[in-house]
Amino acid sequence: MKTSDDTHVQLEGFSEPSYEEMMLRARHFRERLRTRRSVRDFKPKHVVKDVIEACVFAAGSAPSGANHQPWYFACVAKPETKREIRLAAEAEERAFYEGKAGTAWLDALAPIGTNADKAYMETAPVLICIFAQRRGGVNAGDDKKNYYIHESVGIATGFLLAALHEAGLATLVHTPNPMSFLNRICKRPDTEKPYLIVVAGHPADEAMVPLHALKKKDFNDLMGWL
Ligand code: IYR
Repeated sequence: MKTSDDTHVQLEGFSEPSYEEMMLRARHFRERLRTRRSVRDFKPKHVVKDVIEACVFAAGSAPSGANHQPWYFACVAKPETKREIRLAAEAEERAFYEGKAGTAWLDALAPIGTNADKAYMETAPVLICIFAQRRGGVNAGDDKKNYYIHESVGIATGFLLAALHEAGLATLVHTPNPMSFLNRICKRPDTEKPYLIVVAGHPADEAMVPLHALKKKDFNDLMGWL
C-alpha cells in the first residue's frame, strides 16, 4: 500500500494483549451485548443529552465507504415532535398490520406480540432518526457520490446500539414503512433517506420482552471455519 508522511500517520491504540487477556475482553463484551434487548416499554424519564451525544459520537467513528460517513443522526427529544413522529408512524403501521404485511409476515411477528400502537415513541425520551446520505464527503459541504451507503449506516447503527446499551439505556430499532415523513418532520433534504429510528431510554420497571427474542441460533449454525 502506498503511504507517505504527508498522507498517513503511525497506527496507535493496539497493544497485542495476551491470549488470556483477549479472551477476557471478548467474553466480557459478548456478555454485555448478550443482555441487550429490544424494549417496547419505556419510562418517561429524561436522559441527559450529553449521554446520547457521547453514543452518537461512538456511532460516528464507524468505518464507511471512502470514509464519507454517509449518515446523519436527528435526535428528537421534544414531546411535540415525538408525537408527530408517533402519529405518522402509527398511520403506516395500521396499514401494515391491517393487510399490507401479508399473512406470512404477520405470522412471523406473532410471537413478538407487536401491533400498530407505538406509544413508546412518545414515552421514550429520545428518538434517534438515522438518515442515509446519497451524497456527501469527508468535508462539510462536500457533494460527492457516497459508496456502500447501506453497509456503512448499518455498521454505524450497530455501534450506536452497542454504545447506548453500554451506557445503560434500553433501545428499540423501529422501521415504519414507508417513513419518508421523517424528512419533513426532521427537516432533512430529499437526498437523504430515512434508514431507521432508534428509540432510546430507560426501560419501564414492568417492561416485558418476548421469549421468542431470547432464542438465539445455535452457535454451530451461525459460524464455521474453512
Ligand atoms: N414495523 C412494524 C413491524 C415489525 C416488523 C419486523 I421484521 C419486526 O421485527 C418487528 C416489527 C412494527 O414495528 O410493529
